[in-house]
Amino acid sequence: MSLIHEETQGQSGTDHTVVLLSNPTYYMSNDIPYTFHQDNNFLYLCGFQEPDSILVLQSLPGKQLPAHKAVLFVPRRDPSRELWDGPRSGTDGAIALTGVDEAYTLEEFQHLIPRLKAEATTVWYDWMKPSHTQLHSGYMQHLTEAKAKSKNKVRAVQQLIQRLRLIKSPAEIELMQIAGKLTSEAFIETMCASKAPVGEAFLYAKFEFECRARGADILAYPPVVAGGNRSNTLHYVKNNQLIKDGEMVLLDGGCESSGYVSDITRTWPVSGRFSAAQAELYEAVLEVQRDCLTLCSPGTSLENVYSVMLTLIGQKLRELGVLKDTQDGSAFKAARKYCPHHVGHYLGMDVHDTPDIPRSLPLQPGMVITVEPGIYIPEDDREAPERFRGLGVRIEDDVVVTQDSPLILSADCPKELNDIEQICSRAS
Ligand SMILES: [Mn+2]
Repeated sequence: MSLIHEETQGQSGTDHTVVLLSNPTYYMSNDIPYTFHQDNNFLYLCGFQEPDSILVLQSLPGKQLPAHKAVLFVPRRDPSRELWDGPRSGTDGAIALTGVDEAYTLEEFQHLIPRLKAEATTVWYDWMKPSHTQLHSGYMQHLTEAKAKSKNKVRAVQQLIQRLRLIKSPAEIELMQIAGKLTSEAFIETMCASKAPVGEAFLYAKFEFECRARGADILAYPPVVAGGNRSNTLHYVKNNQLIKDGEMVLLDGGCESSGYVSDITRTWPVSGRFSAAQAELYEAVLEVQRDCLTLCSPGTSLENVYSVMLTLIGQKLRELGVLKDTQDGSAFKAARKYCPHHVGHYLGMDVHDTPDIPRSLPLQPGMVITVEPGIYIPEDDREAPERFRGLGVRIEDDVVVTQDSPLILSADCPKELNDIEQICSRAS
């Protein structure tokens, strides 16, 4: 609530009510549910892990600011449903689990509607993209349409929550460290198990197994497990081809553990030894990545790191002989051609966390970002030297910005050429 008071300072006589909907259970087909995942803004503010619920944060008028209370509306206990779906928390459980001030059954939310309709109430609610369409149309849609016409508009709350989520607390960083550590271990095991020829599907399954066996809840996203030239398809997720001896594999994978995610990329030779050309390209990307990591300190921004990355990649492309042109500006153009993606993004509960926060914002302690330069040379590229064609390398680490040197959450995941060769030659 304190951000809301900051936003609306000077506007007296207004009550503020934040309304957040949980996610529903989604179904893949009749009665067959997808694994439930809570809406992350809802989860961030109350920690309640059940579907079909509503969180309300109310300012308390007449009291000293920032007096407020938190209320959850949750599905009522229902033995016939719980027989199938397992126990629900109910109102008592919701209070005990989350520490909200009050909890009621979902149906009781309707008693709050008159207060939300009142002239003096500003409702903070994300009506543009409701996380629960049924609860939205049942309770909120009519209200937001009516409200939009009055002078107390409904205001979107998403951006305020993103501002909170941007800076991670020590407790959040601790959870992200766990996610980073166990994902790094899963990478090591997957590297050990990749003896050529090996199926991308096998490495995918191995990686997921090693993450979940270590306590991860789910993978954070469909991983990219791309052998050979397929690493040049940035969002390759079919992961169903055979990787041949002599080829490299690019694995971009991460998991979710206690609500927080990791997002790591490594590229290694499935035979356990880099060829000369592979080693040359790999070292080039690694040097760029190391330089970018040293920049991750308060004051600079992801946008700044990105422009440094492009300059460094341009230099490397010249050294590798991929870029022969010496014209001004050609290095920048080539860097964007051979690395078509950004240097990184914010990371947290979501993989692409806090997406409305611009990348030009100066980094501050507690922000977590990825640093993931790459060079991709498709096999049909006629401009690059032949020996590099069909190679694609990306190296991605997860980084906490601190007052001192950055904390690398994925530090245990090997990336030095020698370390990788040593691990790949180890029996699994
Ligand atoms: Mn990433």
